[in-house]
Amino acid sequence: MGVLNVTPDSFSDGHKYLAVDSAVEHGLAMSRSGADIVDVGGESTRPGADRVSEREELARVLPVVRALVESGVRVSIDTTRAGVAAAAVGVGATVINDVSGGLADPRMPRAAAEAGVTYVAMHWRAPSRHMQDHAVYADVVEDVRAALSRRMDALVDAGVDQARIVLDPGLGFAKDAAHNWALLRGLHRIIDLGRPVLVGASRKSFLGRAAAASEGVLPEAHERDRLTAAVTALAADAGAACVRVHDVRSSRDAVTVAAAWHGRT
Ligand code: PMM
Repeated sequence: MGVLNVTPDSFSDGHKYLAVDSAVEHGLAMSRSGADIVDVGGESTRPGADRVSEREELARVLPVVRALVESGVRVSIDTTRAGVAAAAVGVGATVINDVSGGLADPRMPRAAAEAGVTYVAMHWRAPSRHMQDHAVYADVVEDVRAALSRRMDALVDAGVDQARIVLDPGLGFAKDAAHNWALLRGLHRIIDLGRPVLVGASRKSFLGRAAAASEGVLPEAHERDRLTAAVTALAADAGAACVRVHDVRSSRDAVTVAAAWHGRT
């Protein structure tokens, strides 16, 4: 899954792809580089980020979703808003990627059920503005696993087809670096829930901090793609179904290597 943030404030590529044409071009380039899905988002979820209005979010994402779908790209809409999800599905998005797992907007579970598309439920505790105040766990892997299991039950109760749910441990969302590494180590416990699992580690600061601890220099966000590709190889080996990444080519190669390692060329 290639990341297409159509926001002016996303920490990794927001400034570069604000205009519709360049956003679409970047989406097409990711598709050519081997992305099976392009994930279009119009609201930054970086720690401390403020919310944008629904109107602004729609204005950012809809033209981009529409153009990519018309070009034959499989599009996912990265939103916590039911209205944005429904509008994006209306113009052809076939995946709803909700970082709140249906918690931020009470209308989302029903909207996901009605849309009848794949729904990514990520582990989430609070809006980005103050999510890091909630990074406290007894056992992060078991706590996240239990929360995702409860979310899945609530989504199914609202009418979402369980076979369309994808789970995501939500790296960096109300988690510190140690929590993120523990979740990657314990990924099999999330996979055990019986649904495909998506991992979103791309360019996140915990990767930068690992590099800094080993080499003494903190890489900038755009310098973390090799670190990301290493996570992709390990996540694929551990059984993840999908990785959400900014640099598609390096992660595609990592997936190819992991598959060949397991005799699936
Ligand atoms: N991370 C971000 C945004 N959307 N969606 C899912 N499913 N999982 C994630 O880990 C995730 C996400 C934040 O990263 P960005 O600002 O680089 O897009």
